Amino acid sequence: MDAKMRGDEKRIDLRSDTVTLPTEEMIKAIEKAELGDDVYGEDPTVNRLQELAAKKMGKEAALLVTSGTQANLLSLLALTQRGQEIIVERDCHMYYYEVGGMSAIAGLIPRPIEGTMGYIAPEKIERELREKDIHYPPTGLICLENTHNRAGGTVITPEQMERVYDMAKGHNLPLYVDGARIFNAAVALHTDVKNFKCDAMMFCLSKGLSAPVGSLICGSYDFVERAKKFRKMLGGGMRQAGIIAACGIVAIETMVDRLAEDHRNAKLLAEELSEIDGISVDMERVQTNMVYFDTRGLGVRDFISEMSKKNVLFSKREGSVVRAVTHRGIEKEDVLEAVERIRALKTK
Ligand code: TLP
Repeated sequence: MDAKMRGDEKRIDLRSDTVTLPTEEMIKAIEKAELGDDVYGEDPTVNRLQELAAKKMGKEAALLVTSGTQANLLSLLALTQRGQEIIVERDCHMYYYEVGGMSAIAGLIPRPIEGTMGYIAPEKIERELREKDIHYPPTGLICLENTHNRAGGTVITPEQMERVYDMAKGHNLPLYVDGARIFNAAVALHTDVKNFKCDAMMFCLSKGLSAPVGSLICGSYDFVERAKKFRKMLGGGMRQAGIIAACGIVAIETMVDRLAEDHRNAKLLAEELSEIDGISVDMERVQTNMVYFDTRGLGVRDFISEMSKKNVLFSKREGSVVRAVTHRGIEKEDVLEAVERIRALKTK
């Protein structure tokens, strides 16, 4: 069916919060941004963003990088030595979706552990740490992801994180957090991002916060200096990056609180979907802006492509499992409309 036949149906894009476009305020901020060469450390807007991010996260310093994937890779490079083993959750983004950069570039051996809704209890991690033995690669780092994408956008609480942090310190190991959506976690838990205790963390500007590009890695001065050197090595040193940073400042200052609306819409979507015969949703996992649902019972061979013909876009997961992500630009009415279009598909 072509667009004409579909009429003027609105396109409802639930693939990811990465599809969000910059706000008008961001575009204005780009126009006004003071710029300089950031490789020389001379872009005032980048410097302002980095200071703001470090302060927000309660860390000594922060570094603007091109993407979440680059943020994770640079953090691994800065926190570890080649040949070390690192503890990761089995389904985490770094292990699952980042092209194996941790091994191919950072020279690390992942030790994947199955978590519970994205969280790995410290006792479980402790059992997997390498003892001193001539045969073993030494454990060099513990990683967590918050919110956990493939677990359903589930949150790890500050208390849970602190337990892992304390255990890590007992073994002299750093704790790194892929906090691509850490503000979603903070908003869902009504807490401050500073309360998530770790040695280093990254977060993304270009997901629910709506900025067009960029992620920030936050940690000690020493960590950020090391990461900066690796960023240059990998070609990520940017020049007048203030045009990106200007949007990042607006994102941090104005786009955090509204994430609660995305969470409400995700909950509504999950409730509505669970009313449809043939769709199952694990409501316990619907904690932030994601809804994973299984379409097996619908008897539709390719749910995602059928729905894309109806101008509703989802992301594919294993088998008949589908992911929907709510974000700025998806209103309550869009959620209800998407559900209507699914119902129409079913009754055909
Ligand atoms: N996640 C994307 C896809 O890659 C799956 C999405 O649509 O959710 N950490 C986490 C937890 C992420 O979810 C993502 C992106 C990244 C890192 C990487 O960020 P980018 O895409 O900026 O490299």
